[in-house]
Amino acid sequence: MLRYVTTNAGKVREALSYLDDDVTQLDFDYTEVQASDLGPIAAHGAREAYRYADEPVLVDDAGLFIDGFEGFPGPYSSYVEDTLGVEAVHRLAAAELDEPRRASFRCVLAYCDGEPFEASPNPIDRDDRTVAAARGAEQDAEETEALPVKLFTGSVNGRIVPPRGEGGFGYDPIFEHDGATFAEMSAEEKNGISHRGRALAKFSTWYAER
Ligand code: ITT
Repeated sequence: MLRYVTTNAGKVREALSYLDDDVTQLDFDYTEVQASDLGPIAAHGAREAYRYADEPVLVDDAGLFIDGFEGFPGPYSSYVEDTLGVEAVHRLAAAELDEPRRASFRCVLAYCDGEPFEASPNPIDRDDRTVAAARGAEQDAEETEALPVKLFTGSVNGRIVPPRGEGGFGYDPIFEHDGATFAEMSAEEKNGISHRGRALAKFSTWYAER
């Protein structure tokens, strides 16, 4: 049984509508290590969740990257949503940036089942091992080396707009793609083009063969 690791009900709705019935949510709040990139955060989370659950896990780390703010809030999107709020992020962008206020959503899925990935060309997330080694955390480095993680990424471009729409979750009301905000789309429409949908498509093709 594959466990989809997230505390976010919105992500669960989208992922479960994409993956088949053999997937259930694991409501586990893994440690989000500080990094400028989503990959090492998701990989670290997948190792932690796998050790906790002792079952195959898929961690979903996502964020909103605003071009004119050099990617802010990016890996800090969750913290910024909880503190400033989504509408304040739009106000900030409107005050500071010229149209079209380009941005992207990015998603990294990290899969871990305790086994190596012999058939895949780049099976192990080496960043995480490098970070652990640089910290001098020898035990950590050994542990991370023993637990291969496979990453699947997806992104979608759009722009920051005044909030519109009732659907979705998080930053969806202020993210417009092709004339509609993600909050104006159905879950199926959003999955068809979104960062998460794209990462899930790559994952499910690979997972079906595994
Ligand atoms: P988990 O870590 O437990 O999965 P989370 O909501 O903290 O839950 P993230 O750190 O990946 O998950 O999310 C970063 C932020 O980006 C958070 O505020 C989400 O609401 C938001 N977010 C993620 N995916 C999104 C999407 O598809 N549409 C809108 N906002 C999204």
